Amino acid sequence: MTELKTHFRTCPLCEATCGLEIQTRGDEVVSIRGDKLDPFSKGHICPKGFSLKELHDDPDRIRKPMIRKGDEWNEVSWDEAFEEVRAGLQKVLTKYGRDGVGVYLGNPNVHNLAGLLYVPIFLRALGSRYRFSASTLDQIPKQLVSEMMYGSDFSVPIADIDHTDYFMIIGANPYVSNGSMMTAPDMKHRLQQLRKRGGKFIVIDPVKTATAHAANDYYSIHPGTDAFFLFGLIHTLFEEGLVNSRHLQEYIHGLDVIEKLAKPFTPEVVQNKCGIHASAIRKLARDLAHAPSAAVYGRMGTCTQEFGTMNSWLIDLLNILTGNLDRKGGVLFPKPAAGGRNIGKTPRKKETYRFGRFSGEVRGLPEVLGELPTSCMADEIEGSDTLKAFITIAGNPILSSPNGNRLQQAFDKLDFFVSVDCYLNETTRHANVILPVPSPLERSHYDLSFYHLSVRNIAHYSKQVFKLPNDQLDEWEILLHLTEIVSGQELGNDPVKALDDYSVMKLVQSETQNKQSRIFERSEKDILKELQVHRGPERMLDFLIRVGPYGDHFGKVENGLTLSRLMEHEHGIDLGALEPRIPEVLLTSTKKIELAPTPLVKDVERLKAKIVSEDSNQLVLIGRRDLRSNNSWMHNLPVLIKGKERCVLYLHPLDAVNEGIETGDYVKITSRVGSLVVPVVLNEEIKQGVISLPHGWGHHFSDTRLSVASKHEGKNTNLLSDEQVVDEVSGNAVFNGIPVTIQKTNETEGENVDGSIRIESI
Ligand SMILES: Nc1nc2c(c(=O)[nH]1)N[C@H]1C(S)=C(S)[C@@H](COP(=O)(O)OP(=O)(O)OC[C@H]3O[C@@H](n4cnc5c(=O)[nH]c(N)nc54)[C@H](O)[C@@H]3O)O[C@H]1N2
Ligand SMILES: Nc1nc2c(c(=O)[nH]1)N[C@H]1C(S)=C(S)[C@@H](COP(=O)(O)OP(=O)(O)OC[C@H]3O[C@@H](n4cnc5c(=O)[nH]c(N)nc54)[C@H](O)[C@@H]3O)O[C@H]1N2
Ligand code: SF4
Ligand SMILES: [Mo]
Repeated sequence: MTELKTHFRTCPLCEATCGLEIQTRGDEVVSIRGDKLDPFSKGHICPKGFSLKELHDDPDRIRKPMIRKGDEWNEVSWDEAFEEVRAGLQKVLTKYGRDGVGVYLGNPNVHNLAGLLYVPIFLRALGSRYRFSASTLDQIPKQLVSEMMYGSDFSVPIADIDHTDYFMIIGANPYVSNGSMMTAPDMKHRLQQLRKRGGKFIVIDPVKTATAHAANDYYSIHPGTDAFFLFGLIHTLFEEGLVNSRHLQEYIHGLDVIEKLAKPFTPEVVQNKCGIHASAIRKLARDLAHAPSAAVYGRMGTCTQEFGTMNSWLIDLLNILTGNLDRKGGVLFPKPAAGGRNIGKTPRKKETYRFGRFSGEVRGLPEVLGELPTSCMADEIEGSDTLKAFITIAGNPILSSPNGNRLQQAFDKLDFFVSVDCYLNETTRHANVILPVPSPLERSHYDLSFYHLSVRNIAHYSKQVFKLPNDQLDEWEILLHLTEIVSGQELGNDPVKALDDYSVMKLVQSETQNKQSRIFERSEKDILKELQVHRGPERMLDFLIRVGPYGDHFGKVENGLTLSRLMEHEHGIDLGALEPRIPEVLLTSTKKIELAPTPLVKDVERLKAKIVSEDSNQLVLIGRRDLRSNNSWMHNLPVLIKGKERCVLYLHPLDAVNEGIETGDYVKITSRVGSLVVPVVLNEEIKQGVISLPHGWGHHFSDTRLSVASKHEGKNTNLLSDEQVVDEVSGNAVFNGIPVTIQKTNETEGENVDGSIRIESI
């Protein structure tokens, strides 16, 4: 009998980074449980962690490259697939230049070492301005604010939830999402501990969510009006003399501007806009100011709405004005072991941001942190004379981005389409070629991204559980093949090695030429030699760890961290609680925290105009998440999909009275861009005037390979979200607060995006 083996690794599915203990026999997964010895997650696991076995075994998962001819897909060799890609892309690049090829990067890229290290290399080689990603459907407002206030889009202050006395959660549901832009496994336990030690947490949300139920207090807010509420809090702090930026005083710039901006937003003025009573706003401001330590945290509900950037800015301001930034129990900047984007860097020379340096040709939306907003992707494809080919890497924008219907029509117009993915799904069905990636258990892992956002400093490297099958390429190798193709250069008979060597050499060079680095002016050759023990992502990771804050700096620090040393700790290493990093972390030209960056200040006019405008009483649609979903792509796993139908509309009973709608009835929801028929569940926990539908559903296409998901298809809520309405500053998508109407219908069927008719079941 084959031997039973135990592997310890981090779960790569969400931001919580739980440690898993996986037992295997031969090429079978025998069991998956939480790793009790993981210093961060201490044994916690959620249903998605267990589902890695089914994901690995899923017969629908693509294991061989595929080429589509007409409606037919054929499995081909890697050579054939790459030749097809070369022919298709080169034709477009020759005729239309670099902007002929657009790219969309989906969420799993940030959960993947290959994606994080090699996608940038590919993008540099491609040199197209048409770069889109899930970031502009998600957290870009936060990053843009960080870029402007602290000088780096990776300087996102993280709530110190393990030490705080008072935690305000706005538009986030960590009990279900497991936390986001705040890496902390077992949020439930952490929040319970917060209460146990006498702390308080409160939730501001249009829905009394699972998190809200566990909170000390819950305040119901009208979607899209957080900026009013937040300005109300700031106004109160100034008015009642509660501003106390404590240790930050010498590092802040622009306080007087903020005081002036907050003047018109008295609690009495904003209460009618946001639905939270003036006396409650005043109380919350006082509680925040008087708490021994406090942290204000906002997530999807605050980012993906019309005032996404303003909300993110005002949240940071609240933490600063109460002196809680960079302080135990407040919000702090993590110090990741590898790739720290705000460690050892030189402050800017002039106050310029990576923002608005170019714009989309058709809709004219400005660039944000090197990419264009995904909300304009369909416009750009349809209207551009150059954008004729497209590549998606780990993305399903047909289900995840606004107005999926229009995007589908735009995709159909392209000359050539490539997807790097593991499923034939709603997006990749448009591809001419699909390049399949290994299962999560066949690749190594290190959370290069999320240790930038983590509530403790952690380093955990995971080896692959299973070796790559013989005929499977690693994802970084696929990305380097694509790099070679778009570079158009002759790179010899091992282009992957040539590009990998070159990329590492450039990485080393940038560090040996960086005056702030501890390997400044060291011999590149010697360093490259020391890195030879590893290849691919491991070599780069080794380098990043060694020049990082805990690294050995190639012999300079005795017992300093290297990848090999980290590998000896199979449960990962706890590098300690977050610690203050100001002023070292500040990279603005003034080396101060810029409280009032011009683009943000200007945007306040937009909010002011709303003070006097009439409010409509139209129903608004918001989104929600569910514990056993992961955006759009894990509905094909029986262990997650079983049970009650989840793609249902939540409607307040009082909003149902007029039309006599009851649970189990069907309603037609209509927005500016489309309509959907969905089953209703009456729910008193949702604010009156608000309805909610989860995203990531709509698996009804007959030409996908999702045999399980297609039996639980649900409806794509993004057929209702409007691609023309964005957060004006960042261009971020608006998923919360979409004006809609509903109508009871006797049909239990609705027209889907591709025109096919399906019967719903509840
Ligand atoms: N209405 C509404 N829409 C939303 C949201 C919302 O709250 N409401 N949320 C938004 C948010 S926050 C996000 S992050 C986006 C997500 O948007 P996307 O990233 O576009 O969508 P996902 O559903 O995450 O799809 C991931 C894709 O990657 C593939 N994949 C999985 N693992 C790998 C891998 O290791 N490598 C590769 N190459 N491919 C892989 C999957 O098969 C799938 O095709 O959705 C957004 N859309
Ligand atoms: N189980 C599960 N976990 C996930 C995911 C998943 O799909 N399923 N996706 C992952 C991803 S990609 C992300 S980005 C994170 C997101 O993580 P979270 O942001 O914690 O998750 P959401 O459930 O989207 O929470 C948003 C909350 O905002 C509320 N809301 C809506 N509109 C407004 C508003 O205008 N104002 C306020 N104050 N609140 C509002 C909603 O009711 C909801 O409770 O979750 C991650 N984790
Ligand atoms: S909470 Fe996230 S990281 Fe932890 S097991 Fe679940 S999916 Fe994996
Ligand atoms: Mo996300």
